[in-house]
Parts: sequence; structure tokens; C-alpha cells
Amino acid sequence: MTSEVTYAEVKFNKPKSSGTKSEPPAGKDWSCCPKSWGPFSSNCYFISNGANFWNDSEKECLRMNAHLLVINTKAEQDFITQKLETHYAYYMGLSDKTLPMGERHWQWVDQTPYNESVTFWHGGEPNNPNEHCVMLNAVSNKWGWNDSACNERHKFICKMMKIYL
Ligand SMILES: [Ca+2]
Repeated sequence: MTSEVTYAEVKFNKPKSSGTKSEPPAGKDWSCCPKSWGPFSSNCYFISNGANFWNDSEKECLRMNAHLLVINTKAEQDFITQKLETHYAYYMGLSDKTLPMGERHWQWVDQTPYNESVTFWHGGEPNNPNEHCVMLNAVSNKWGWNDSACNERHKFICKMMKIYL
């Protein structure tokens, strides 16, 4: 008599991961991104069609269970910028409060600590303490960060963790 292999018998044996934010959850082998989002590493990325103020851009990302783009590595920055169009600017998830001493306090929307050694400001930026919201834009075809006004309308990028099945 032959026995049928059922789904219950299919096993995946992978070492358990440490479960840090950048690694898939232990025991999860399948991941995906929503339609019209693109995958990179453990995350999914969405580039808006429309333009919006910085605050409303973050709200739109939140509505999709995401945040405005937080950049953690150079590889991530390079992945996302090759998908962008150089004649647009894109809001990302970094903004600041200017402290009384004039020092600027940069904050990522997902509470990731701001690390000066992983920043990609254009030369000469940030240049204006009255510009509190950060955009990705291309200067001479080179992508970088620029502090800019929060109440302009720009395209924006959302990021979420991949969905694990
Ligand atoms: Ca600026």
C-alpha cells in the first residue's frame, strides 16, 4: 500500500535565527510584499505616485501599516535610489527639531537611533535650520539627502517589514 505525502509531513529544517529586526523570524521560511511593493532584504518598499506634505506622507504610510522610508545601510539607499526618477524629490522618514542652542536633533519616524556614520547627506546639507523634513533628491545624477520644507508636496517612499508566512 502506498502512502500519500501530506502537507503536514513537509518539514523545513533551518537553523533558528536570532530574531533581530533585520533577520526573518525563526521558523519562518516564506515571505512576501504587498502588490506594488518591492522587496529588499527583510523589507518591502512602496514609491508613491502622488505627492503630499511630509506629515500626510507619513500618515499615508501608516495607513498601509508602514512608515516613511528609514535608511539603515548604504546597500538599502542604493537599492531604493535606482528605482527613483531623478527629476523628482522623495520625502523620507527623517525630520528634526532645532534645539535652543541651534543644535539639530534628527529623528527617524520608527525611533531608529540617528547614527551620523550612516547618513548620506549631499555636500553642504543639511544647510537650513528652518527646513525640518528630509528628502532624497538627485544632484548631478547623484542621490543624497537634503533638509527641506515640510509643507511642500513631494512623492514619498514607505517601508515595512516583509510579511512572513
Ligand atoms: Ca537643504
